[in-house]
Amino acid sequence: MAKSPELVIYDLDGVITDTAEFHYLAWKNLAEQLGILIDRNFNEQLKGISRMDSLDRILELGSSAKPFSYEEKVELATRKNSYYLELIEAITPDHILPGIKNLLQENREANIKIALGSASKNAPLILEKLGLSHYFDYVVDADKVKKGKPDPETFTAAADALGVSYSNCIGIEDAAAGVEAVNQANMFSVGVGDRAHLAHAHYLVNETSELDFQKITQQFQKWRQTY
Ligand code: B16
Ligand code: MG
Repeated sequence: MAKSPELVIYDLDGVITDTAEFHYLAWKNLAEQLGILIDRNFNEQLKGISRMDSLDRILELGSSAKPFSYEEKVELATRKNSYYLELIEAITPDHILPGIKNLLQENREANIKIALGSASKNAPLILEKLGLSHYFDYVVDADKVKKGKPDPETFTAAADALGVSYSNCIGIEDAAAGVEAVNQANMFSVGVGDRAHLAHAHYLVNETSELDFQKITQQFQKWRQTY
């Protein structure tokens, strides 16, 4: 008999909701104060990357600037987060990406566990604002892991907490670093987005509205047979 998945781990930003624009505006505000200009194209490489790694990339871009101490960097990252928190005040359930509520509902009705695997320290707050917290059996946010994506720890931590073997898990991701983390964890990876960035996903859709629970399960089963 075909093996069913036991756990689906969802990325937050870019899969459940899209706060990339808010991250962008907050970083842009901070960068301008440092005399560094960033644009939306540059922002692409910050997706899925931790807060401190994002700051390092921005400071590298303005490499003529003076080097910053660790304490100064913490202050800068905290300042960016305060801008971000102001912006996400506006988040409501209307900001759930198309098809996601339905997907979570079908996932739950199939009696398959649900976890969040996010690099964001604000993940629990955002789930709350979206009104989705009750769907999740476990939430992995940046405070629960030592190594961020593309390291597999974000995904293995969820499976370990819920006592599920990695090969019985599915990870859904919109970032290249995230898909790599799922693959490194020996889980079935579902990519949402452009083939140019996500070619290494086991199964790929263009956008969240194309995420169909039955199809994902069937694709998982095919992959699991060859495992
Ligand atoms: P915070 P995800 C990631 O969320 C974002 O994609 C990334 O742009 C952000 O820098 C990171 O969270 C950290 O966020 O500053 O809120 O802790 O895609 O892993 O859900
Ligand atoms: Mg993401």
